[in-house]
Amino acid sequence: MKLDLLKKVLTISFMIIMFGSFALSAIYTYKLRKEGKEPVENEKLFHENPIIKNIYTADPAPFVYGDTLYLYTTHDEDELVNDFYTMNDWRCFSTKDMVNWEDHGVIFSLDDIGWADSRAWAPQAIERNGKFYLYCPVHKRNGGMAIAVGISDSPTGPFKDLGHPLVDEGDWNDIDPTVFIDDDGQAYLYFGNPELRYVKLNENMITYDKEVGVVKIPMTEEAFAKGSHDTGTSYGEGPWFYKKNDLYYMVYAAFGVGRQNEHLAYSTSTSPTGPWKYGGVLMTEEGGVFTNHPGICDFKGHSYLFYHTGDLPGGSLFHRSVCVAEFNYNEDGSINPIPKCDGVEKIK
Ligand code: FUB
Repeated sequence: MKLDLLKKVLTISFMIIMFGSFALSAIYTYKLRKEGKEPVENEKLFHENPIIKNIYTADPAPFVYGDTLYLYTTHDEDELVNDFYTMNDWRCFSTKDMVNWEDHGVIFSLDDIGWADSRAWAPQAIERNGKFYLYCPVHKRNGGMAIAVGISDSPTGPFKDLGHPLVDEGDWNDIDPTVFIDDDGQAYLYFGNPELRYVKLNENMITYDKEVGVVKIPMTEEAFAKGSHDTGTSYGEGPWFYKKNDLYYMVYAAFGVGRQNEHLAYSTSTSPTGPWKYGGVLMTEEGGVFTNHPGICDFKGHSYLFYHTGDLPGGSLFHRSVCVAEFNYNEDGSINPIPKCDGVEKIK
């Protein structure tokens, strides 16, 4: 008898709970739809660093086009050749909300560049007149580094090689291109390690003004602070050039005096060609690997710094992983050091 009663109580309680949760869910759905929204099941609200977890990636280059952020990266192969950076292709990932990422796979590779044989290093993409350009440092078959250009009708490629280097000075300085089109339509391609140099790109984006030639930026302490790289300043490599509120920014990987690993630093100028004024450290050497590499963009009202660390399992000097942190500018345009972080929140 007592058992029967217990069964009845349990059944009724279960029905009340089921009905209650059904009613609550129906009320929630009704409320959302009244606000013109659709309910989302298991909505992901945060994306943990590293952004890409199934392969090693480095040298992040964000590019905002329409309502999408495209992220170009290099790819550190699992198996090393000669115990050195082993990098054969460039990857693309995209997101509309910073937490859901689509993998577009290999969008350009050494196999597409007949005159190059290794070192598919730090790229950057841009759009002009409906075409997409991916500027990439590579090692030439006949020795030395040079800057290649991939051209495509889509941000996700496939990219087709220009057929010859865009910048090839015959030295090892020609790496890490960063491209920017100013408000007056003039495009600039900065690059270099250990010196920062630039060319003025022509409207077609695949040739540059040969009369101006390759301009060498004076490597002074006022511009890049005292440091331990070859020029005696902190400027190392990986420049990232952009403009915000009439101030030009050069963010780069830097070598502090007596320090082993790269940190990120920035300089600013009121002109696209300098003179540059040292701004400060952007991210300390907390990534745990020798290199770091900045990529900065504004996306849907938020500012992001992309960087790389050794944070994936098995991470090392040659096995890096791309991460992202949200940050804010101070009113005078300066930027406080940005700590390495756990990830970013979903945005609309
Ligand atoms: O990833 C290869 C090279 O290491 C890049 O070109 C540099 O910026 C550094 O990250």
